[in-house]
Amino acid sequence: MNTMTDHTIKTLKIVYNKYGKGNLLTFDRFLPCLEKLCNIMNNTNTSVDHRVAYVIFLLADEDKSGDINFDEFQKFWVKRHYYFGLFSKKDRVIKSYNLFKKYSTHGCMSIHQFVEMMDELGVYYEENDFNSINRNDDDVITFDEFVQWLKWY
Ligand SMILES: [Ca+2]
Ligand SMILES: [Ca+2]
Repeated sequence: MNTMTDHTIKTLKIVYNKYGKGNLLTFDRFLPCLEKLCNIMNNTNTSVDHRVAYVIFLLADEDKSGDINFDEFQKFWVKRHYYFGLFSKKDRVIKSYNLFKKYSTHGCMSIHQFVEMMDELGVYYEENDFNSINRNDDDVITFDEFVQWLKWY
């Protein structure tokens, strides 16, 4: 991260270790960390919406390991304005997550599930649409690929 100063990295490391308690940040550890950072940034003391927080967690967990490592945490911080902005787009964020959840298994949407979703939504699609959404050419659409395709936020 050449955009971050040593001081920022050091501070992030302290925050990361405080909430991770020497471990990786799983969602239950990430949530209080997110709440704290959100309150500092917005200068309020309100609790964050857990569903939106979970979506942020899913997007920040780039390698889909189920936890945030320090590298992912740094990237999360660089994109913090985007991530914290999701709280004000709550309805869309939750709607997209529910839609994805309905037509996916263990965080992956197969082509069959994609076709089922499009049919049930009554949206026109072409065979090739799945391939263009599935950016990394594996056999499934993950939540981040889904979100990039929706362009809702
Ligand atoms: Ca991860
Ligand atoms: Ca994929």
